[in-house]
Amino acid sequence: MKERLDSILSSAKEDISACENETSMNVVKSKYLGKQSEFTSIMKEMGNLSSEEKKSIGMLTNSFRNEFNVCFDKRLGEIKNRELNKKLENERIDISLPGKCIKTGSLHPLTLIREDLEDLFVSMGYDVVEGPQVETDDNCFEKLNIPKDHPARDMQDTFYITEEMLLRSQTSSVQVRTMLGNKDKTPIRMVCPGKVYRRDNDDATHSHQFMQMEGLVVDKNISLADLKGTLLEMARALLGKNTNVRFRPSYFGFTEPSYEVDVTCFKCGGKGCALCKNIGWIEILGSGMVHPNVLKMCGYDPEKYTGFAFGVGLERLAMFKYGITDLRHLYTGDVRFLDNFNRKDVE
Ligand code: 2NM
Repeated sequence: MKERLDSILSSAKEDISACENETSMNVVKSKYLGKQSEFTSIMKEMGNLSSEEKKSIGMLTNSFRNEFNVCFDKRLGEIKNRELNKKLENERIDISLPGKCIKTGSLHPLTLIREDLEDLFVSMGYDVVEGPQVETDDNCFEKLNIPKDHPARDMQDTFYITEEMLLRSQTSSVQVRTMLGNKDKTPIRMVCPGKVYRRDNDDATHSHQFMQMEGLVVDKNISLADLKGTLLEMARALLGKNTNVRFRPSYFGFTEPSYEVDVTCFKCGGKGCALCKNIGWIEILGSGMVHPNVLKMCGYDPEKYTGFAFGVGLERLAMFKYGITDLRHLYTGDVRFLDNFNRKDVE
């Protein structure tokens, strides 16, 4: 019996060491330990033996099975190890390779300026309001105290679509809508950013479309002092703490009195340089106290309410703030230009 088991074992060992993968290992296992195997028939034969013989043959079969399993597990371990190594080799990652730079877009300089201004005015309790770019003559001119014979109404200056419809030439039309829509006549604090259109020939400092932001405050007891304080705050927030403002008398149909507002040149601090053309001041906005006719036409009693308003061109601000010399750079979408406003911290 021992010889028989020894010879099965040695042939099993040969088969095991010839195995190259898990499938053939399984085949070998069932060949030597399975139902049809010689080993199983030896186990069956044991039923007929005396208990003495059972004991000694039992020891032999146990040691056969143990040795088979040790051999089997060793080979299986080798095969698994080899396969794992192969897999690791194939899936190897070179962590020393440089990473891929994630390309990020950037906010357009006009968006940066607009968001700065919006944040500032929201912090002072203003609403940000938007309105349509295609407007009525009534909202854009008539209700703003710009009568039919005013030069701004000229076909030469405004893009008319029909006699009554036009591309808005200022965002004040949004303020007209807000005043008219405010049935309860509660106080108004609003800014309206947006695109406006004028018939102009495009060059380094002019464009037939540009971004504007207008502000409007209407309440009881609003005075010129409120306007001055607000615009000084705005200039300092935008251009730095040391900035000052000055008001020069001007004329707009929708305000009385009206002012053009200059800020101290933020390059030379007012001493005079190329940027401010040696004047020390740079004009950035128009403003004034809302004309009583405008208040009346928009549903406010000018005896009870007063208001101030201002308008600022965002392109001009962007050009000064970022040192852009040609307005057209703001519209051509050239990545070489826009990249200057990219967030450098992301790379
Ligand atoms: C400007 C300059 C001065 C202005 C006036 C109004 C309204 F609706 F209240 F009449 N909105 N915006 C205004 C005043 C705009 O832009 C240079």
